[in-house]
Amino acid sequence: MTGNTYGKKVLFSGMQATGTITLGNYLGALKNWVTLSDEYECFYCVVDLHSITIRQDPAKLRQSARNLLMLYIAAGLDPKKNCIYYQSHVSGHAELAWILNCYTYMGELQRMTQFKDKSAKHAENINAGLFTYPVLLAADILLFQADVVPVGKDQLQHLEITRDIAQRFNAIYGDVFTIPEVHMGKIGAKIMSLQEPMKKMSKSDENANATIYLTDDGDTILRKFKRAVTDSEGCIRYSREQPGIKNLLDIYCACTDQTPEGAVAEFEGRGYGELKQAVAESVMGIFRPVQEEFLRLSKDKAYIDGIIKENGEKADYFARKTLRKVQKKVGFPERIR
Ligand code: ATP
Ligand code: LTN
Repeated sequence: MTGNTYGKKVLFSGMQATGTITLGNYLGALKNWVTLSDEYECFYCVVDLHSITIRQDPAKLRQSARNLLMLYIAAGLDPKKNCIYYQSHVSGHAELAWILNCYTYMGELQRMTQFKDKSAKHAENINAGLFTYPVLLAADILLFQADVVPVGKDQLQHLEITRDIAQRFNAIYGDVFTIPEVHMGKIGAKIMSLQEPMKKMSKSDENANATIYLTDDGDTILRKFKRAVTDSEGCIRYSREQPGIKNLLDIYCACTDQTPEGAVAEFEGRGYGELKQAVAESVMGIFRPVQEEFLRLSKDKAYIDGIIKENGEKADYFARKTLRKVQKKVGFPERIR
């Protein structure tokens, strides 16, 4: 381990402050964050710098960033133990990203599938930030000398490039960065769209029935599951040949901490309608307490403002340490302050 003075191993993760978070975000990332938070020194960031790679309405961005920060807490992350903060409050993210840009190759970035997907979706605005998005993500992680990064499956390629950049930098300058490992939950790492179960469930899906949002009420959740696309086999198995049913079972297992075998046994001889009803109830059971806590937190402005300030300062303190070290290594003059 390099440069870690926290005593515990360090964990870093983040989510984009865009729109409302989905069942995919929750099961693929947030739920695991909560289970890992005692074991590690944790930094959970609201990555608002990443959000502006797609054009945003400023007032909406500000509100969704604050909502996301409150959702982290509502989902069970204790802000006294976990450093929950805004990326834009710690300038080290952008400063380190610039340096790392100079150690990243165009060819590497051109291979990123997220860049290809997002530039196809936003053909009118393929900006340089979208292209160098993974470098900022690498800076996020390396700035905190993170040992472990819990993310969903779609982020694996970004974690690989982060490790490559860190190893390249270390090969030139010595042991500067900790090389991070990915942490992925066994179930729920890739929740699929309810309408097109071969596609990942996404925040930005145009079909409102494809995605469950953490803010959906019980009736909406039930209605969306009832409309979920399945197949005509009429038999509940956990198989790639039945992607719709497999996705429903994955959601059920992630919500109830069951194994797929256990769930298949539980639904043996029962119909798709019953499965859908049970999955919807399992999701509601998980979402309800989070929604209630979110509502409570959103009424306590002073408490949330205090957390933002305190944790932003703490993150800034740790970030500066790495940044100063890196600046010295690459040959910048010593800082005046
Ligand atoms: P978009 O769908 O607009 O691309 P996103 O939903 O991927 O955005 P992010 O903020 O980029 O949102 O992702 C936050 C975290 O949620 C990441 O760790 C990501 O891997 C995870 N995640 C996102 N979608 C899913 C999904 N369908 N299943 C499991 N995990 C997911
Ligand atoms: N791009 C990521 C969000 C993200 C992230 C990070 C995740 C930005 N910086 C650092 C883990 C670690 C995503 O999930 N789409």
